[in-house]
Amino acid sequence: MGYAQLVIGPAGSGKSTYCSSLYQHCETVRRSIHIVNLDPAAEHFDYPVAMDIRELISLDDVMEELGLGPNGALIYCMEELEDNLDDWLTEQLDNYTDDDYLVFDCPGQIELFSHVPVLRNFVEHLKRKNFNVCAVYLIDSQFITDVTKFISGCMASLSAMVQLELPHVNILSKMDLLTNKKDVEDYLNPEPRALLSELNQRMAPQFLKLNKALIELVDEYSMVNFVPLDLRKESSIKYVLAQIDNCIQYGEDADVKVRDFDPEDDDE
Ligand SMILES: Nc1nc2c(ncn2[C@@H]2O[C@H](COP(=O)(O)OP(=O)(O)O)[C@@H](O)[C@H]2O)c(=O)[nH]1
Ligand SMILES: [Mg+2]
Repeated sequence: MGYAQLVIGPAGSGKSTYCSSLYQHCETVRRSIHIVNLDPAAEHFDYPVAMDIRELISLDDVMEELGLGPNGALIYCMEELEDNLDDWLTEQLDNYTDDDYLVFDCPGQIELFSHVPVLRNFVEHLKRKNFNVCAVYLIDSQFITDVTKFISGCMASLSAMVQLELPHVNILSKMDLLTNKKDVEDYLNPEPRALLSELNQRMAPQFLKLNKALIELVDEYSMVNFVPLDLRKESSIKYVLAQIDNCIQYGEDADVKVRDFDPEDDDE
């Protein structure tokens, strides 16, 4: 049985930085992990790249030869990946053993969930190859400053959840940048009724019914569960990883001991 994280979320939410911090953490604790670049537009890496979509297709070549802009070229590259999925993945996975732990650093375009089924098919392939896969959805904590942005972030995450049908962990990234932790505290473990009342205050009266439906949806999908990630703190990375490991049943037999992460805690 192999294990995999699919690291997704909007562009700039901190996916590649998370992957690199995760790699460093695993190096420190002597745990084997391989990071895969699935972003054809990525140019710079702070982690050793185990597999690279750019070896299959180059964004620059597509832009030049087909005269596409960066977004169109990215979708073209991902469709190319989809067309060659079985061959590419089989060839790449040949270098790994059955119980390896892979982390896929994905592009951030919302089109990957709304327009093309490539990530879903990618996941299906991984499952067929006996991988336990978890979606790790990053949202930048800088943007979760009021209830409307929170709901909007939840909806984006939900669209990925519906598309991928995977165990799902939501992460609130860049906690180090928050000057006032109170700004997000309300959203780390919010009470649906409090959310609804805040939403109703912010929106015009004609949205009352919609607000209620949105909060119910968010509540029912157990979405209201964000794990804060502060990359300065080893304990925070450890906690996030433990949540994900739990989702994919990694190390079930091992005695994994992780204490709860407290955002106020200084690092040990
Ligand atoms: N302060 C801070 N900056 C971060 C963090 N994570 C990412 N960044 C910055 O946010 C920008 C986008 O990060 P990146 O990992 O490339 O995002 P991606 O597009 O989701 O892969 C970069 O300038 C990073 O240095 C974080 O935890 N703290
Ligand atoms: Mg990236």
